[in-house]
Amino acid sequence: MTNMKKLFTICIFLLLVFYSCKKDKTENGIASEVTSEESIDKHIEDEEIPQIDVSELMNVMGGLMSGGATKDSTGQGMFLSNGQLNVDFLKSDAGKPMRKTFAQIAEVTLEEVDLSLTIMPDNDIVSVKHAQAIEEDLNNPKVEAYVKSGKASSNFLELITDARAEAKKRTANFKKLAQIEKEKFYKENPTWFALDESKEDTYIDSRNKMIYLPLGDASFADAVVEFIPGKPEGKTPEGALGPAQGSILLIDKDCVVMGIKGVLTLFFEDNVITNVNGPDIYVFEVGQIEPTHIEISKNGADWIDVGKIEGGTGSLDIHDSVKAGDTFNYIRLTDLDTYSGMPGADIDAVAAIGGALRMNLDSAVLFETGKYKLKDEGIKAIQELAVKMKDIKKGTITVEGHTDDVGSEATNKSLSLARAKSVSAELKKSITNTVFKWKEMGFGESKPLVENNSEENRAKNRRVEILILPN
Ligand SMILES: [Ca+2]
Ligand SMILES: [Ca+2]
Repeated sequence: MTNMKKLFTICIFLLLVFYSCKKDKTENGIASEVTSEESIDKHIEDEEIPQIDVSELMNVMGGLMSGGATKDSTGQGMFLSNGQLNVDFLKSDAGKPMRKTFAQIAEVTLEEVDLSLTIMPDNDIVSVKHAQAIEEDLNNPKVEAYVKSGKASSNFLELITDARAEAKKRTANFKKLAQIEKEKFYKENPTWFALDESKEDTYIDSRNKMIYLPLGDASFADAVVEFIPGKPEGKTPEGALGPAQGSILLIDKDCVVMGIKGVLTLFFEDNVITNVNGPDIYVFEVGQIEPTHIEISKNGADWIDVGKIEGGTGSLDIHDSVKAGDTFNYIRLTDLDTYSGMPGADIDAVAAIGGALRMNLDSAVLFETGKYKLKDEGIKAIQELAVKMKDIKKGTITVEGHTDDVGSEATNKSLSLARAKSVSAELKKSITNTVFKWKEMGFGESKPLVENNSEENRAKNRRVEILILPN
């Protein structure tokens, strides 16, 4: 907790005491002193300590007393559910009365409080990228300009010096622990590497366990395929998508509430699950780990049981259940019926730890039906894709052709290989880097992405996938 946070917290306690004193007075039959803002201001001028603007505060205090009716834009109150002061609340419109009071107590102007909040880190640090952003904020040009203007009070200068020192200590500590996690991963996987080093990141879960993900934000699950809510109130499956948010979240829509025996199927769009040394999947559960059964699949129809998450860790190794080099697009999580204080697992995010990057091209964009010569539109799509790959320095690029189930298996297989080769040849023209290893494969109809049971699904299966793996 930063010194500023401490000060704010002290402020709140003072106010609570102050508020209850006022209430007592009123209840004891003394005429209410709260009539209008003007008269309060006048009244306060006459009073000694504390010099507090009561009227606006009443709203905030009222909110606090009634269980947090006063909320910021994300629906959270003054305190987070982990008991910490909610910095986002302080920064929001709803937090303005609080900031005014703080200005009075810390003997700085409201403008100075607002400025100092721009360099006060948000709630908890959730990733190395987040820590870096906080460090950048510390050099906020507005604060610098204000300091240089000579208008800054000595209290303000002291305040921001403390806030900066506290923030730097926190970010440095986070980055140090993150570095240890990263080194642990590469010790287990010495030949692995981050395809694009600007994207790699280390995240923290709600139990302060850190996890290094070479693909960074792309590592997380991207879409909800199906959700069967468990009892008593499984909800908000989309809360499991995208990057982990650490302990900041904890408002409903930020995590999926599985419910007892809830089943959630997720799809990885821009990455896939694959086996690396050590854990391959990390489930960011909120609070206590609830035993969760995990299955993975290539096509969303045939599932491989890879075990369960339990015993206080969110990680899972798929090594014993899959073949080397296999990749998977789907994951299915089933809450196990083990009631332990919370009804079912709450999941913030699901990550493939060492997975490959995946890019998908629609065959309709690339080719005429039954042909493998690229259309102009297809050449353009491949060139655009090459631009997306420009920051990747090395790795193995596998170009996979896939068809639907119409036509003979043999024809589909040869057509899909010819198509993969066409795409690969075109892609090589745009990628001058010669360090990449290339592979072309034709799977025909053998690896559908979805079941071939509708025209829409068949179109999804007619595709060329490009997988980039660091090896
Ligand atoms: Ca992803
Ligand atoms: Ca593994």
